[in-house]
Formats: sequence, structure tokens, C-alpha cells
Amino acid sequence: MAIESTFIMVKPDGVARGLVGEVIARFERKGLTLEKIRKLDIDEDLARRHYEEHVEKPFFPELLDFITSGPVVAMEWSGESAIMVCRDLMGATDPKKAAPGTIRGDLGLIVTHNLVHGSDGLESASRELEIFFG
Ligand code: D4T
Repeated sequence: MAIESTFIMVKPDGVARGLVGEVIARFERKGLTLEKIRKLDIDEDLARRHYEEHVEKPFFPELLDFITSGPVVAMEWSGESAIMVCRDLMGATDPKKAAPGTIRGDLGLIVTHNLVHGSDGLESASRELEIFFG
């Protein structure tokens, strides 16, 4: 048993489309536990900290515009292998390619507007949880 905690965020498109409950329901039904939740606006400084590995990428300006465009819902989820399990439930980064049955595969279409973020490893999970929940 490896109980992990992971950082999950419903991005501005998911909040604007009223899909926060849908995302939460999918994680809850899987058996994961919601530990913390907080709605907030991401400013440029926070976006640059959260996406530090992407700031030099060509898509960063578009990602920055998008992630600061409206409120997000930040969450901590825990459970057995929570990091991998959450990423599997979210599906591939590009919703066009994400498998049906996943959050992005069922609900998204455009890569920038891919509805949710989830930590991709133990190190990013603890870094991101610290940024959003200190
Ligand atoms: P996040 O970090 O949002 O959970 O996404 P992933 O972990 O699945 O994917 P990522 O880090 O490679 O991408 C971060 C973020 O950038 C957006 N993006 C990505 C984009 O707007 N254009 C692109 O070409 C790519 C590759 C989507 C997710």
C-alpha cells in the first residue's frame, strides 16, 4: 500500500462550464478522498510558479492567458497510488487523443482547454500542494 496525496485543479474552462461537480464525482466514485478544496484566481506570478517547467515553451503565452482567465478550483486528493490513478482518470493531455471514459476524453476537445491538471509525480505533488495550500 502506498497512500499518496496529489494536487488536482479544475481549470478555468471546467469551472466556467459547471464541471467542478462532475470532476469531483469521478474521483470520489473511484474511491479517492477529497482532503482540501479552494476556489481562487491565478495571477501571473502564481502561474509562472505552478508552470515553472513550461515558461520557456512556445505554448506558454497562450497557457498563461488561459489559466489567468477565470477562477480555478484547487484540490488535494489522497488514496492508494493517488497520483497515477488521478492521471489515468484525467486521460491524455490532448483531449482529442484522450480515451473515452476519461475526464478529458469525455468532456474536452482543445489541448489548452483540457479541463483539469494533476501532479505527475511525488515531487511535483508536494511542490504544487505547497504552492496552493502551503
Ligand atoms: P497539466 O500540467 O495541465 O496537468 O497537463 P499535463 O501534465 O497533462 O501536460 P503538460 O504538463 O505537458 O502540459 C501543461 C499544460 O499546457 C497545456 N498545453 C500543453 C498547451 O496549451 N499546448 C500544448 O501544446 C501542450 C503540450 C496543457 C497542459
